[in-house]
Amino acid sequence: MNIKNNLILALDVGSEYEAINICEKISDNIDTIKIGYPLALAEGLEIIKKLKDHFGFKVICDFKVADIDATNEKICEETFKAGADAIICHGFVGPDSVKACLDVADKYEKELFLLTEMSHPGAKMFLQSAADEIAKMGVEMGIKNYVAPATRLNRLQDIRNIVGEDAFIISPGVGKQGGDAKKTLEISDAIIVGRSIYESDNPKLACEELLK
Ligand code: O7M
Repeated sequence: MNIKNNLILALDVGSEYEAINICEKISDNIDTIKIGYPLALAEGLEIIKKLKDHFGFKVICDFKVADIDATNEKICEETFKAGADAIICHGFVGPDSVKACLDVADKYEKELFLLTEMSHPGAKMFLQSAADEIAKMGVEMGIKNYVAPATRLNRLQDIRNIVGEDAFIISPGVGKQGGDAKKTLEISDAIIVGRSIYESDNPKLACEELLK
């Protein structure tokens, strides 16, 4: 995926009004946004097409899909039918569940991102010990896009080593969670940033600060 400035906005706001307001301010700096449950539950999946039509954005749907294969297939169908360019699924559910997502993404000629290790402190308790295996599973399945944490650069590097230089990694955790944009981008292909941009008094300036 080609991402302007290697910067993805995590648009975790609670209304279309707020979403449009933020996007108007940052649309010169950003062409790819990630929407998740906060905005999709508040406004419905129609928000995907609205943002795409209004701003020409690429939209990654962060639904952290993590169910049995049959249910994952239905979740991905609805998401791509609504116009998403990519969807994010969890890897801990195993290859059958992930394959269901991959098959639907392939059918729509869209992208799947596999979430390996998460960025928050709690991820150390269960997910971290499985993350290398999750990444290896992704490689065996031919997955080319991954999510890995900006908050633990050693782990980001471990995951990069597993998935290889040709894989595409996007990383959340820069800003409010303590990750550093520049250091993350030495390993990762793009950063995902939410609150540091959308809670800022000047979202455009916040983007420019990050891009420095
Ligand atoms: O910059 P923030 O902390 O306000 O937002 C980070 C975004 O990335 C927010 O949308 C989180 O849900 C998401 N995220 C993480 O913070 N950590 C993860 O490990 C994974 C994600 C994510 O995007 O999952 C795909």
